[in-house]
Amino acid sequence: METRVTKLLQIEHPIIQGGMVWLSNAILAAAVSNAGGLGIIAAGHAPPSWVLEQVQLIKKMTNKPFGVNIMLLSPSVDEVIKIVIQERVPIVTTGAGNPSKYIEQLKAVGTIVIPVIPSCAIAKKVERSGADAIVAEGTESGGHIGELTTMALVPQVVDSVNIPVIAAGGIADGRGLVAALALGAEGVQMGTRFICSTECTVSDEYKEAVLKAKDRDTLVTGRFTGHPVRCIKSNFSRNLLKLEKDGITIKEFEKLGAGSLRKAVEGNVKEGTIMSGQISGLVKDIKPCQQITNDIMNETQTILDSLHKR
Ligand code: TUI
Repeated sequence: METRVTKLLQIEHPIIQGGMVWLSNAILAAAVSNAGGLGIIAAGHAPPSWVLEQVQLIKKMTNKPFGVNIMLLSPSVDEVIKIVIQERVPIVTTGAGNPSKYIEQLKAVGTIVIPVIPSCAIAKKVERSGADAIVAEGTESGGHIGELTTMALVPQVVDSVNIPVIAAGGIADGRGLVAALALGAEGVQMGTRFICSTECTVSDEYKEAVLKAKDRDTLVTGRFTGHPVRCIKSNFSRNLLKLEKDGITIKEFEKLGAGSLRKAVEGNVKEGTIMSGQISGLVKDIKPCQQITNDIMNETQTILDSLHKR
């Protein structure tokens, strides 16, 4: 399938792996890129030295394009930007903020810049600042989220900008990809589906929690902080939500949340935050990234054929 996104990124399938903090390393990203999608290393809150190591590693694992996601709430953003420029990382996505002030320096070395955005206003801002494409991410996503659903957000963003739009949030199979294309998107970004891949190095306990989750098994904590996060319901996340309702301060909340994603990633799901999207309930198996992308492209073809026949 060819779209402006596959042409821009020089990839075979219009499937991008979301940059998931502490989950998306060179091993996962290389597997997705080698499967014909776009693999992304998440810089997250990691030290810049880790980012450099992962970028050097992925260059040994694939000849295909790959990306680095820069989480703009991290205190190391400036150092990470220096590393991606120095290493000539082909594609950068950003999350949790407006990356406008970094776009010019990234584009000056030929890096393709794709901000992840939750609204039309920010989409227009980053287009004006020179973004090459955008990921419009709905509130169905795991992790840090915006307010609008993918269904409402994507067509409005498509009508607000001229650059290609990639849909994210609530997509894990061929039906989701076809729906995204129908809304005017030219690719999809998926996080949750790739958590349950053979190559994702997250703990088995984390993968198990995603596999076990049903449709209503996520909740959103931290709305009152301005940085809402979707994760799987657990005693830990329910307790956080209760403390919020009881009037905990932002400082106290952030202290409890700090490091909790990493705990879950390392296997302590009881005391950790298991970030995952609403589509967790659709993910029922762990399979190699190559199979994930092949299955999605086959499902997509079957659906498109059946729609043509109607
Ligand atoms: O960034 C994400 N997902 C994430 S980041 C993350 S790490 C984290 N941990 C604790 C608290 C907060 C973050 C886990 N998951 N997705 C992309 C995304 N970007 N979602 C929402 C946004 C966003 C929000 C506001 C993008 C731009 C924006 O702009 C505000 C402005 O005008 O500056």
